[in-house]
Amino acid sequence: MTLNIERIREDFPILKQTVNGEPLIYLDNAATTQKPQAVIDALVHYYSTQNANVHRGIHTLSQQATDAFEAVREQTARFINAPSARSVIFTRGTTESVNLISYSWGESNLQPGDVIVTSQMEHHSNFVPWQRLAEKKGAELRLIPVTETGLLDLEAAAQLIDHRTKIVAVTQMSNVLGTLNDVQALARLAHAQGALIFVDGAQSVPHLPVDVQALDCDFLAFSAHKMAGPTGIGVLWGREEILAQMEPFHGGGAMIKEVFESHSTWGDLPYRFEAGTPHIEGVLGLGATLTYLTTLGMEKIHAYETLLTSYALEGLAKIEGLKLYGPQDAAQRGGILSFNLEQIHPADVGSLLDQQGIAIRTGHHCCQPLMRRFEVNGMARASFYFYNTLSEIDALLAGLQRVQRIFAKARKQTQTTH
Ligand code: 7TS
Repeated sequence: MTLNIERIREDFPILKQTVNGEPLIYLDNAATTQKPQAVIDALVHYYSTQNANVHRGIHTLSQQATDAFEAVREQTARFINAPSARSVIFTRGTTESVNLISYSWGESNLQPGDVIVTSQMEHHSNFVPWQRLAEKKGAELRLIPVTETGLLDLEAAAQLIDHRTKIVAVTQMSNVLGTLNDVQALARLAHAQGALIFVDGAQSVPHLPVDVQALDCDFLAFSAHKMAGPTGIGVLWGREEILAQMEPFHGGGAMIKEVFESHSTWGDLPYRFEAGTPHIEGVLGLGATLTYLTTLGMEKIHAYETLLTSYALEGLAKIEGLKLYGPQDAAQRGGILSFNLEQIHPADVGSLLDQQGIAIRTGHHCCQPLMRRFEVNGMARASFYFYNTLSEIDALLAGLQRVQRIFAKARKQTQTTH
């Protein structure tokens, strides 16, 4: 059974909108995804029937809210095949998850002269925190280079990851090139040197089955808003024995065991890393999205998006003057396609497509080192989710050709007037 996309689209109220008089074609899913009614309803349901603080109250509502909240932790653990829900920590998103590890783990595990290995294709979220940590600790930050075709250079990685390396932090899927990285191979390289591996799953967890035990990673981070869930909520999973040794990130309520005038002791996992009132409705919304995605099936989502990607790759390759970045083979990548049109600024591509109701992103995509690698200031990027269709890709291809025609005409006019 394949996915029934027309039926699925009915679940997403926003997709019925028009933008600039045209039906919305939403191709900015790497930035954030749209939400199905089931997720929107979960938020409303919480506030209309369940609202109470969690982990505190003896009263019925608080207990119900706590049960619902903790059930999502269990559900999240199952979704990524984590051995235990205790090592699932709710954060504000991928960015906060990276900061938590770089701060709490980095603070007590990194010495001057140690090495942190990351890559040239990281989102600033999985780059700047490590760079700050390296500077603070006198550690060295090394970058795995990206090849011309947009792959991580694994031979170089094998050299860069050495006995001084303490952690390797890489993305499983590039938010610019769409490249799917061989995280298992990198985990083997890291573990062979006694180092840990942190996987940025912001772009992979929403789109394909991710199993932390099969990947053999030590940490995994992702954001609900990129997987049809609410903003402001994300996940950090870590190996329990490592998390249990780490110092807290934020101090405050809920994360302590006992507080004395002179000192405090820390609570057990996962609460030690969840100071303060959590984003309760966000967690419940995450639960609703996990149920939604699981019902569709992550394998099917991935297979359908690979089909969309091959179709788009074929179409883009036929457009003259279009340079596509990243692997040309849909098997090596996810549905994120970044490109430039010759002699046309990506921002112009984006705003002319917007006139036709087509939403894409343009700019540096929070990956300035990668832009420098490809010697550009920015790129235009179309990114898909399971509710996108082949006809929307046709509209994108036609839209890009229209942009080229508009610019060709303008150039001709300038030539004739000079
Ligand atoms: N890592 C990757 C690979 C990402 O793509 C993003 C967000 C993040 C981390 C940060 O996630 P956050 O939820 O904490 O913000 N990427 C994008 C993007 O490509 N366009 O807008 C946001």
